[in-house]
Amino acid sequence: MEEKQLKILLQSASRFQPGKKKFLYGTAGFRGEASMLESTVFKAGIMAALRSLKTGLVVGLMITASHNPVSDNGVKIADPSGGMMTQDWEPFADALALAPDPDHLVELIVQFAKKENIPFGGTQSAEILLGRDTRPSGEALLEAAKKGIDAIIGSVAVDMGILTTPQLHWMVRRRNMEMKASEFDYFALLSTSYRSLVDLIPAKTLTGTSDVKLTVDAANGVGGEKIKELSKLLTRLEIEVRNSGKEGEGALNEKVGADYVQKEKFAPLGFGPHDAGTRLWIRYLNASYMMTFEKCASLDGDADRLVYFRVLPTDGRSVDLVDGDKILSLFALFIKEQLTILNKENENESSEFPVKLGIVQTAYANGASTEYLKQLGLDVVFTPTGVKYLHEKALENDIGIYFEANGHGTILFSEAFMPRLESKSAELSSVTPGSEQQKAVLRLLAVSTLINQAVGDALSGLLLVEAILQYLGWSIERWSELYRDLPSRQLKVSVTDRNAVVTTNAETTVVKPLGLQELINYEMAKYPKGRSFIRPSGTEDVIRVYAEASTQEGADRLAQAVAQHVDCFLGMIPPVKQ
Ligand code: G16
Repeated sequence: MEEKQLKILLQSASRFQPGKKKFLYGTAGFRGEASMLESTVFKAGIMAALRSLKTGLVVGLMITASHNPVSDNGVKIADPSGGMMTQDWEPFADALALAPDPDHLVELIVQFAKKENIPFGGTQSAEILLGRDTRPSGEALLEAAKKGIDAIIGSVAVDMGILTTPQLHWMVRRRNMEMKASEFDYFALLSTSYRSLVDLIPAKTLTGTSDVKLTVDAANGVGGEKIKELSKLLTRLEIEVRNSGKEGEGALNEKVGADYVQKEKFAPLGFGPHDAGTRLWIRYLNASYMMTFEKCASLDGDADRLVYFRVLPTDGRSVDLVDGDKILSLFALFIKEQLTILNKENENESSEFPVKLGIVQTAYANGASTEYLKQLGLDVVFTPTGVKYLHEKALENDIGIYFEANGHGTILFSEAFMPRLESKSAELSSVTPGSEQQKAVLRLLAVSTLINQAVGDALSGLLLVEAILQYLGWSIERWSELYRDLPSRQLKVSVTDRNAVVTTNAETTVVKPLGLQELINYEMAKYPKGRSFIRPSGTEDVIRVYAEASTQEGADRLAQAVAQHVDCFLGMIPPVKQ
């Protein structure tokens, strides 16, 4: 590394002295209290520049803390593929974050650059796309990231402005595929793909001529304004946005958003009987109120999670939750049906078209969803929590569908499969134009452009859900009845050191502390269909506890008992409901 480069690195690093709190590159990057993050974000800027320099491709850097409270923030790096930063670089990210002073930091960079053969000072340049969500701390942290990027000679930071996390990932992927990658292009592609799917719905299934209605809880985050923009381009779908982040609508992620709705199973603020409008409130519990919140969707703060729900008339607060598992099941059902149509024998039969379709879930998947997917004849595999693990596994298929119960997920069409699908489409359009087989291929092609291929995306997921519900002629109730969820409960336990818990078998078995798994097994055996596991959160300083059983009471008691064991081993304060 040249003298000039070393000097610049040392000079910039000395302006970002490490804070007291140490961060590690967790489930989705560095995350924590915003005021403590500046030097870590600066280092993430250096990392992103090195990654781009090494690959010779565009890389992304997003400032967001997703579902965390507004006082937190975070940073994550998008790899050239548009996916999460390669896991091979995570130890380096941790080492940089933990470097005690500028000298150590520079020393680490020099060693790593040598090991990775990063071409410093050559002709190779680096380009990093920057995005941030609406958090007030975002602007200053973005500046820190820019300083990190500027510290690597030949790097250019391109500020893409306020974006959802999936938009930034999408842009990185498209830039590296030499395709149009502006926000306008994103909205245009999503709306035209949605339109193509709706146009392929058999006329007999289309319900009336009026628009389909949906009320969206945008968690007072970045998704609010984005979905409003997107909805201007849509036909046959009328979206009303609540908790859009406008002044006076409430705080980011506070009793709103996908994480709240999925974990609490309560309607977000703005969706209770008082919020349905005065006239409707007076007529609370009658049909008008019910219609207002009949079909709702909830995004998280950076719009990479999506869940659906409808507010139940019983108390105007509880919801019938349609979580990531049911979104996955709906997508799987639809894709499988298209593949069946495609391979159906008829007089114009063309050659068979084998497709490897695979499903990826985590231990959080409700047992009933896995059973349903298996009954559909699908292969289901499990990975630890975190999109980066699920995504990697899903890529092993021609079409891989992955979802976490919390609403993170997408459908991946492999690079090898896309040309096959396109040539099948060309073949059918000349041999059997207008046939059911040709329509099935066109639907699959539309799904591949609608659904984000880089990462889970609430906006594109929502449009796919809406198109499929219209295709099937289903209400949200019908969809929810696909299978009955086993009752479940999630708790979190505050601990002094969450890294004291080590798990294996896709997080279903505790390896450390010794003896804890035996106690969990003992508790599980007490309840019919009892299942429970614990894992350290990658985004908060807690141990998460999940339990399910044949009754809600059983699931609650099991979760409580396991949480108490965790607390005895490691805890500081009593467990709280998530
Ligand atoms: C992030 C990851 C998700 C993961 C979640 C879990 O979500 O991107 O894949 O499910 O963390 O969080 P924890 O480790 O705390 O349970 P997000 O939406 O916060 O970016």
